[in-house]
Formats: sequence, C-alpha cells, structure tokens
Amino acid sequence: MSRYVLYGGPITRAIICEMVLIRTGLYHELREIDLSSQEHREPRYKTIKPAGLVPSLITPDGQVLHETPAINLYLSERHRIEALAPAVHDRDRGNSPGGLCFISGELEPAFRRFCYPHRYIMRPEDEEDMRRHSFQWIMHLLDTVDLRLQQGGPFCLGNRFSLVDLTLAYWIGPTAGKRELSAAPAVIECCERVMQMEPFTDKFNELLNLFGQYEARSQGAWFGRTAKPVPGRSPPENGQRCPFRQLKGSGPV
Ligand SMILES: N[C@@H](CCC(=O)N[C@@H](CS)C(=O)NCC(=O)O)C(=O)O
Repeated sequence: MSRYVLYGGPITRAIICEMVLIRTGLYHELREIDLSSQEHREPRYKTIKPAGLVPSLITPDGQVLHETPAINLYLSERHRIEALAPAVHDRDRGNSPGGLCFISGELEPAFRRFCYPHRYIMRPEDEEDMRRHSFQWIMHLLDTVDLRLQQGGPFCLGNRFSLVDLTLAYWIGPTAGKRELSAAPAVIECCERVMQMEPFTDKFNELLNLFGQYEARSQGAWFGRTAKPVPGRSPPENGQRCPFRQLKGSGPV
C-alpha cells in the first residue's frame, strides 16, 4: 500500500484527519464507516480498530493509527507541516499538544456525555439532567478557553493558527451561531476564522450542511433541548460572560 487510508464517517471527527490529509497534499483514500447502521461495531471494522470507533488511519507502511489528535500530530510532524503543528524546537511546541489534550481530555468527554447521556446514567429518567449538566460543563470549559483567547488570541497559540484551532472549530464551529455560544465570543471568532481558511472551507461547509440536516431531523435536539435556562439563572445575553463559570469544578465529570 502506498497511500494513507482513513476510516471515518461524514459527521465524525474523522473529518479533522481528512482536513489534515488534504492540507498535507498527500494522496489518500477515505473509507466510509456508516455509524447509523452500526458498521463501526461489525467484526470487519473491529479487526482494524477493536474499540469500534472512528477514525483510524492506515499508514502507507501498514501501521494502524488511532486517536484523532495523535493521528493529526503524526501526519503534521511526519510530513513537516509546521503550519499545523510547531516543530519540537519551536517555543509554541509546548502549548500545541497541551491544547489538543485539553480538547480530547476535557471538552470531548463532556460532549460525549451530552450526545450519549444514556451511556452514563443508571435510571432513564436522569437522561435529560445528564444532557443539561453536560451542556453546562461544556460552557464552563469554553469559558476558560474564551478567557485565554481574549488574553492572547485570536488563535489558541496566539497569532499562529494550528491543529488546536482546527480541532476546536470541528467541535464548536457548527454550533457557533447558537445563542448559547454568544457567551464565548472569542471562541466563536477563532472558529469562524478557521472555517474560512483554505483548504478547510469546503469540508466545514460539508459539516455545516450535515449538521443542519441532523438538527432538522432531530428537531433541534442538539442545543435546542438543552437551551432551557438552569433554574435560578438567566441564559446569557449577547456578549455576556458565561454564567456557568460559577460552577467551579462541581460538574458531572
Ligand atoms: N478518542 C477517540 C474517540 C473516537 C470516537 O468516539 N469516535 C466517534 C465518532 S466522532 C465514534 O466512533 N462513535 C461511535 C460510538 O461511540 O459508538 C478519538 O479521538 O479518536
């Protein structure tokens, strides 16, 4: 095999790896795994990735790589795309993996609980609460990112765009227009900048379209159902700081 093969699905985080592959300019093949028909849980895919999650990347020499940020760092470093990941000797190198770890270690688990609340509860009646608390926690985390961006943006590494922003834009970009997100204006600005950057714009438009279809099908289940204000608090007005900052570590994590 003389090319990269990426296993992914259209609205999954595999799209970040695809964007990185596009940015490297390397020839690659995309093999779509249909999550809606549970193809990721079939033995055929599990022989490639036993965890049954996407993405996974097969390198030209046949190695199977897992975990989105690791795949993206590998591709950027292996092919020396310093516009995505600062090189080892670069002073920005320190915060680059740090930002990726924050997204995958903090933000993503909150999104996971938000998207799949039933996996984390003992009683079905707790599902809505789990979603609502996870949403609050997402906003709390975004607030810390927002403060950092306001102090030293417009990107997560200052003036320099990187994989960290690309990853953040995947998670937040499709919902950037939602009223709830107006509490994190610097995050939105960062994501919108990234979504307009070449060569990523086409993929982000694809993602926005799919996301719009998904939202229409689920009647706004994404943010709509959770947009209810927390009792005793008002939803943020445009430009206001995030009210969930008061949570101070008392989240569902
Ligand atoms: N930590 C993994 C997580 C992979 C992951 O959760 N992928 C989602 C799609 S975005 C998935 O396969 N979900 C299927 C499921 O949870 O059943 C990574 O970053 O690659």
